[in-house]
Amino acid sequence: MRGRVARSTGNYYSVFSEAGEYVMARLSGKMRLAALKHTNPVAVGDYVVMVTDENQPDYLIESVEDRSNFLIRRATNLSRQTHILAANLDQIVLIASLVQPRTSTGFLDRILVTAEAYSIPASIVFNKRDLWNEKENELAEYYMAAYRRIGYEAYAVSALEATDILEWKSCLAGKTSLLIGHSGAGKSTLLNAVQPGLGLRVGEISRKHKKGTHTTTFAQMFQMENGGWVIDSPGIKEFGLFEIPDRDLADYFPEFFSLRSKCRFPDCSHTNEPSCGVLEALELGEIMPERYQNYLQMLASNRDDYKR
Ligand SMILES: Nc1nc2c(ncn2[C@@H]2O[C@H](COP(=O)(O)OP(=O)(O)O)[C@@H](O)[C@H]2O)c(=O)[nH]1
Ligand SMILES: [Mg+2]
Ligand SMILES: [Zn+2]
Repeated sequence: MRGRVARSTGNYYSVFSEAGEYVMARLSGKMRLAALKHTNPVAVGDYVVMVTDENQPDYLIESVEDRSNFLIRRATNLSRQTHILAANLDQIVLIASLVQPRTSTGFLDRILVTAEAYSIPASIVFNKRDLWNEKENELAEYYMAAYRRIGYEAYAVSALEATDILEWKSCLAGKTSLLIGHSGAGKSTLLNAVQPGLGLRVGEISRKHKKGTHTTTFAQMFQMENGGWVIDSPGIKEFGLFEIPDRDLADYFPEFFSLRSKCRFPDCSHTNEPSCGVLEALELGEIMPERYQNYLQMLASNRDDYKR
């Protein structure tokens, strides 16, 4: 029987079967052997084939179908092993907030670079607009225009505003979307608003220094009534970029990539080279300065990583 993995907790997987119900499944022995490279050979979003287990009430996962894409991160900071966050994604939706808490452009750009590296479309949702005053309204306008210009759709919404939710909901229809955002940005609240009845716990992990319970540390996928799948991904603090070498990084900034032909050197790092198209555009105000700063920071943090 075929199914799609909705959630994993330790050794157990909740799989949405083609019969239209959630069933519990474990890995077959063969699948457990595959767990050497990735800490989890089966990830949320995977399409799997299951068989029944004679002696057990639940199913055994026999194989995983080829993934159209998947996101990985290091299992821990020092580990060579990687952890698959989610698979078979149509889009990454960044949930950002300008207040309570403020999402930095550094965070947004790291995720956007990752999305580019995996060729997954990404959009940004600035949530909690009901809490904004003049200053935040202006900032949101500025960010939304800047990110749209380089190809990322951007929205300003409030999870408390029915018309906003209705509009945003249509962007999720028929797709598999991974929601990424800092704890407290409003992911669970937005999902509850999009689909009343999910009953996701809200505000649970925003308390400082209090790690989420198991319900918040595992990614889980929900089926929407509009045919979409949404993956809520808590605990996404360190979103490792280790697999992107310095020389490739700039090409995952679409606005830098399109200027590369204007650089004198084909391997220009856009940092201190003469006749650099990116530096010239930056000078002319054609590049969002925050993006350029974040690029430099990512280069620097790459170097820190290698020193470890
Ligand atoms: N005023 C306001 N509060 C919101 C909004 N969205 C979420 N919140 C609140 O922000 C806090 C964190 O929300 P939650 O959904 O748990 O964030 P998550 O960690 O990203 O899942 C909760 O207290 C929510 O009630 C919004 O659009 N407006
Ligand atoms: Mg949450
Ligand atoms: Zn350059």
